[in-house]
Amino acid sequence: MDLDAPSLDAATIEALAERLEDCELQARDTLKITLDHPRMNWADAYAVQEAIRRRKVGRGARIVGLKAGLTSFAKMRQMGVDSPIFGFLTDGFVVPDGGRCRHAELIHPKVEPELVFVTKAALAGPGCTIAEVLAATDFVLAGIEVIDSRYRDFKFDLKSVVADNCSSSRFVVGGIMRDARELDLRTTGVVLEKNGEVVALGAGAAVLGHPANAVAMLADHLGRRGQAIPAGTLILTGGLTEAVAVQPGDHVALHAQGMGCTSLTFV
Ligand code: OOG
Ligand code: MG
Repeated sequence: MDLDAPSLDAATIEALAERLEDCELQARDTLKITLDHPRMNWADAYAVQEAIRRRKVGRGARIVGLKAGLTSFAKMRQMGVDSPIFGFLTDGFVVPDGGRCRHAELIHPKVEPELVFVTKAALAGPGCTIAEVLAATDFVLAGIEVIDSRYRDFKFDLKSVVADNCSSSRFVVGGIMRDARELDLRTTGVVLEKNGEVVALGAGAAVLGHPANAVAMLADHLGRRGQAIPAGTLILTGGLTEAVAVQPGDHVALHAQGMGCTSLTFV
């Protein structure tokens, strides 16, 4: 389904990338791009994302990881969509563990608890399995993703959100690096706190039955394009719960079972 050729011309794809990235850099929202391009296809959506990536790399950004999104029923329900999507992470998105995130640089940020994989061997699809993912995993750790859709009120469809690099904005990882083989990641519990109050909780199985499935689906997605997940890639596997809105002054901490804690403060 996502292997069609792009239907939009190159200039339109560049213009959409510029529109979405300008919104990101200027903390402004916009309407979903499918309103202007109702017949755009999956290849168009990923081509716009790819153009945003080229713009950032051209300005000196480094790609530091990949992400899967909408991998849990909680997220699919919250956003009204029904299949996972994939995006990229740059060094500009990184918040140090325990660090500060400037709220004014963002539009309407939300936080979500995630389990994070770091690979030690390349993974290629199609047909990538959980076992292959676990064998290729160096370690897992806890992460909080800050998502910030460039679309007004987070109202989008799947193609619009793919083009918008899956709402990627900031992320923090930390706590204790663990060997994935020593954990049952399905029953690994996570507790997300905002200002000391529990605001979301869940377990690893919320993501596709096992969060390694999100990595396998990413490998399949790339494999269909003749690409692979390289060794040493950090991967956010997707929010385990609904995302939670944050305001300046909010302190957000994620406790993941056996993986310690990671946190950030919005200033
Ligand atoms: C799309 C981003 C989804 C996740 O973990 O599910 C995502 C959105 O909800 O705006 O990052
Ligand atoms: Mg996410």
